[in-house]
Amino acid sequence: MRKLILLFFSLFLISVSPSFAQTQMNLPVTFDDATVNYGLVGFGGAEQATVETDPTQPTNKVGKVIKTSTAELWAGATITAVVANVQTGFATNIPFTASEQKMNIRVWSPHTNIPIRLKVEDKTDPTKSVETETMFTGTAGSWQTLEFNFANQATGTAAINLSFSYNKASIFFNFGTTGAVAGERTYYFDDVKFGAAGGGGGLTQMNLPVTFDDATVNYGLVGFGGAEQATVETDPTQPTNKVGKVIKTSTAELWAGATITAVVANVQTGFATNIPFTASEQKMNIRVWSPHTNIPIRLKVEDKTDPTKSVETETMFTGTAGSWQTLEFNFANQATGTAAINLSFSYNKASIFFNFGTTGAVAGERTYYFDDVKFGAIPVTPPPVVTTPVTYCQFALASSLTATTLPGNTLRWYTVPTGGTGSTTAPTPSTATIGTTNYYVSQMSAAMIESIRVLIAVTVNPTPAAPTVASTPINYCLNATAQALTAQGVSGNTLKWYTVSTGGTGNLSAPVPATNLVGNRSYYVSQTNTLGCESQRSEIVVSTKTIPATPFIVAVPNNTLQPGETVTITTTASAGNSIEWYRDGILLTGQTSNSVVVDVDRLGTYSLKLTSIDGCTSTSNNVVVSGVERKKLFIYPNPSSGQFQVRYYSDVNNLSPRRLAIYNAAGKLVYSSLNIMSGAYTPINVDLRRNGNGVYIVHLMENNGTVIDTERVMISH
Ligand SMILES: [Ca+2]
Ligand SMILES: [Ca+2]
Repeated sequence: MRKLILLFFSLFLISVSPSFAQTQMNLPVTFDDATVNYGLVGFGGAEQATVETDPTQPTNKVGKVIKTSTAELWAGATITAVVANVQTGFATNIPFTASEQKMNIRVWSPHTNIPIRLKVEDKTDPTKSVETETMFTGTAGSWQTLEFNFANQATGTAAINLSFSYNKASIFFNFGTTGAVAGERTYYFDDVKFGAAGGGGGLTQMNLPVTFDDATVNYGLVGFGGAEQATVETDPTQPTNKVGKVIKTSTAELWAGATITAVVANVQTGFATNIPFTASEQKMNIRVWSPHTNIPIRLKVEDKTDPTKSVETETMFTGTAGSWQTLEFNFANQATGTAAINLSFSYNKASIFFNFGTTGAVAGERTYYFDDVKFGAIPVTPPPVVTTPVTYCQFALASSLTATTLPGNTLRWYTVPTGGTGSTTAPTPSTATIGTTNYYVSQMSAAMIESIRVLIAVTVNPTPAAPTVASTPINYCLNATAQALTAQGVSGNTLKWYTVSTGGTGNLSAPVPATNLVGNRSYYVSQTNTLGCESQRSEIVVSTKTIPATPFIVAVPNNTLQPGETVTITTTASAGNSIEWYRDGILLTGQTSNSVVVDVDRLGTYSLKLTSIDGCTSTSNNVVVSGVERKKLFIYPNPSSGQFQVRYYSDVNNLSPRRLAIYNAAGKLVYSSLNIMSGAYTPINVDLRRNGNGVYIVHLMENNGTVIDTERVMISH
């Protein structure tokens, strides 16, 4: 009953006392929140355990524990407030899980290489505890963040039990060594956190380059001067990228900006290591996005523990408004009125000032972004690798231009060597006009640093007109012997011959058209100039025409004659063709019918030629009409008026002349002639009209006088 009354009284005190208006302690324990009821309970000779000011940072509160010279080896301090004589520990259980059984604490020790033990327990049941140890290995008299892994319990202590409630912690400095051995020592600690060690809540401390993209890094921005809205945000131009965002408000000072730093225990931690300035490299570079251009951007670096050691420099944002530009800051050129760089100083914190020198009242509220805070000059992006010139023939099908980048980089295409806006789409040159057009291409690195532009000259060479050819078909008769085709190109150009209108391989030799098939066939020819540009192709049509069927001729009734007889030569010629008769190869003028009549004066070899409307010809067989040999002297007419013909068969090969002698009835020679008998029945024309009527004796003799034959002729006027 008495205890119940006391408990009730305690609860009453909690509810009414001003000191208990504070909230209960919980992880992380920073000792800095005025609304939290912090407390320490020392034991074993370390009873002087209090919350004090950080000896290295006047704005930070830390735990301070004095392990006296009479301290037990297990002396230490429990991190707990005491309310109504009860150690209240943490408001909630330490959230150990199967995968996370670590805590971390920043510890300041006056000597190094000492074990620090951490114990957690159930504040309602001290039999449920787990202890682990780690070594302080930092510089004596400095802070080190220590990680405690309760999966590795200290020798001789209980293992962690995840079903237990651990909600109170105690820390033991230089565990295992008595004050008598070590002497009195003062320790500090701060930032008691759940999880693995890190610059902030398990995160590692920021360092150059600052990308804002590493989830394990404790990024932070501290805006000032009216730019307090400084945060890590998503890149407005690239949703997968994180960047720093700074709003310089309309009430901002001309020096408003943001410090690139996390804040741990009220301390701006800046970069984990000093910016490695050297005599030969005093540059940094930062990508900046600005909503307006031609504004100064100032960058300041300083010693995070001594703000009097700083250097500032400025550069201009000259990029397109509303776009990113990588800016280079050269601290060898400090801003007017600021200190020069001092390479013996430790620069390990940076601040950036947008539109430095202009107040928000003048500029209006502006939002800026920045990313990729890096040491060193802007890395030079090499230009892309190109092939130039690119040569085309006029009217040729062109491809888009190409250039080779380094992996991860992209191209920017321009039509001008400087200025203009680059396109990521490669242009396709026009080949309509002869001449050279210059294109330019640069390479943009993944960090958006653009190379110089390189030239690609595109030269369009002239393409000649198609060669001149016969406009009408070239006609051939079937199986006629054809001539090689011809075409007229420009002097110096090369003709190429094809059997197809497009494609195929050109032949430098003009083809001889085939005439073995009736019909049209096309051939094609181009000309190629000395620049290698080939013209369109001209078409040459070769037309092969049918020829008439070979006619057959025959002599009726037969092919021999004697004087006074005729033979008719006829044909089976088809209609539609023109007819020509030949005797001994000589055209018989006017003979265009299907037959010719032959007498002894027209003996010879007959043939017939048919000509189609296309001019294709066909020649018949030969028919030889010859004189039949008769041992008889033919005289016609007989009787006559004195004018008559005498014929006698003669071998055409007989070149010996024959004499014709005619005597009247009185035996007087009235006529004599010597005659070459060149044909079978060559006529000898006699005119005796001046002689009187009567019967005359006709002798035909060999040249030697031998009489061949004798006949009579009657002359009657
Ligand atoms: Ca603190
Ligand atoms: Ca980034």
